[in-house]
Amino acid sequence: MEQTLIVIKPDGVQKKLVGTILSRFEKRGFTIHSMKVFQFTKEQAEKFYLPHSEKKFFSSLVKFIISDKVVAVILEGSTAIKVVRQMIGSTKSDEAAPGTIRGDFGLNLTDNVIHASDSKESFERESKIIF
Ligand code: FUP
Repeated sequence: MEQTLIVIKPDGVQKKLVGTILSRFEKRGFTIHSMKVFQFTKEQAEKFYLPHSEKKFFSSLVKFIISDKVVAVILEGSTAIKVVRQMIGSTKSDEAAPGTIRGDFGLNLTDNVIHASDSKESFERESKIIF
């Protein structure tokens, strides 16, 4: 069994997609291990997005993720990190394949509905910031 972290971003929560998104993961076979509804502080968000701190979109990324409540969930299941990344789709929602979460529910780059850890190291680092 493997764990991964997803964060349903402010746009996903505002569009009332929490139930729909969690349902997709449950139907695929993942178990909800932990779940938290909260609003990132600026300090927490800057830590969370630290790997992007040198990128020119960093400040807009932080501004967006702290703008409203998010839902963070630790999912558990076989090869969770890889499969959950497949299910969320490409970073750019306008290029994400239909059938993926971003491909079905997103159209923008910064507000792309959901985050998911891309490796075991990212999962461990990111989940410690939230849980
Ligand atoms: P992902 O892991 O798919 O969320 O994508 P990245 O880690 O590459 O990017 C993290 C977040 O930065 C994305 F969710 C969207 C945002 N981003 C921008 O706002 N502008 C860019 O040019 C690239 C990414």
